[in-house]
Amino acid sequence: MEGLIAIGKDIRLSRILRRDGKALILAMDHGLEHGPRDFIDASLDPLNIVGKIIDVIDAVMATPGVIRRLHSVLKHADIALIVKITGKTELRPHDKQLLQSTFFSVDDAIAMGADAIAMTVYWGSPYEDKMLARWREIHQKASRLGLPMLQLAYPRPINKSKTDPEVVAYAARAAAEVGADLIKTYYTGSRESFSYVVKSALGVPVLMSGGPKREKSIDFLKDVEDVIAAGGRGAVVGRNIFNHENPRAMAKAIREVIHDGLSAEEAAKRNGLL
Ligand code: FBP
Repeated sequence: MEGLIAIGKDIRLSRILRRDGKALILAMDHGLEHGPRDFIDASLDPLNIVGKIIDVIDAVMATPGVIRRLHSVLKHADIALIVKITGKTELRPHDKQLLQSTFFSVDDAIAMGADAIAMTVYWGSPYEDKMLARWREIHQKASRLGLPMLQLAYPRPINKSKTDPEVVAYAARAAAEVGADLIKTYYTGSRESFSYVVKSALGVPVLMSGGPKREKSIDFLKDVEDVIAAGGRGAVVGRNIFNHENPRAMAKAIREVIHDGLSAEEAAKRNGLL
């Protein structure tokens, strides 16, 4: 039975990480995490965006309600579905924002057609222990069913920046040590430092978390280029795609950097972004 479970996990993972072992994943959990302020008019309804880029991305990582909104588009697409089952709102008291609540079960995610489950762990938060207890419960069940676990390994150190290479590498390492199959974490600002993050993760694929929308597309594409050169396996991107004036061109350019080995400049030029 164990062998069969391993095959299931491998098949599901290969829907996300394509033949080259890399992926471009669209993130759409911002309405819960940050509120509608994270969207522009055109992206407030995810249906307006996803139809435009569905053939460009490899997977969508979203909350159940966003997936429900998108399902008519997703059901005919060659795309993996990563159901995010944790979240918090900014409406909470500030200190409680360091806790991600788990609001969905493994069964619920499978019922929605999940290829993987995503959970955030805020490493260094006073609630780390609580989030790890939930992680263990979900991970155990998902692993028995051959369902991969993506961890948003987000450091929340007390007196350092959350993108400090040392703490990001620590979070990635911790995610790998507690059994994550895919790790999404912050970009550390340089190829060298991100390579340290990748090396710390015990061979578990590390993907860059997009971050706030950059003013110039080329700057974001350069970060993606550095992530790939550092051994990263792609990017999980939200605002830099769905709040872009031309989401399709931006998604295509990111895809070409990740999958086709284009430089940021080549990809930007090819897609009319430079
Ligand atoms: P973006 O590319 O828009 O940053 O999306 C990635 C993401 O991790 C989302 O999945 C999540 O909602 C948000 O960023 C979390 O950002 P932060 O850690 O700043 O709260």
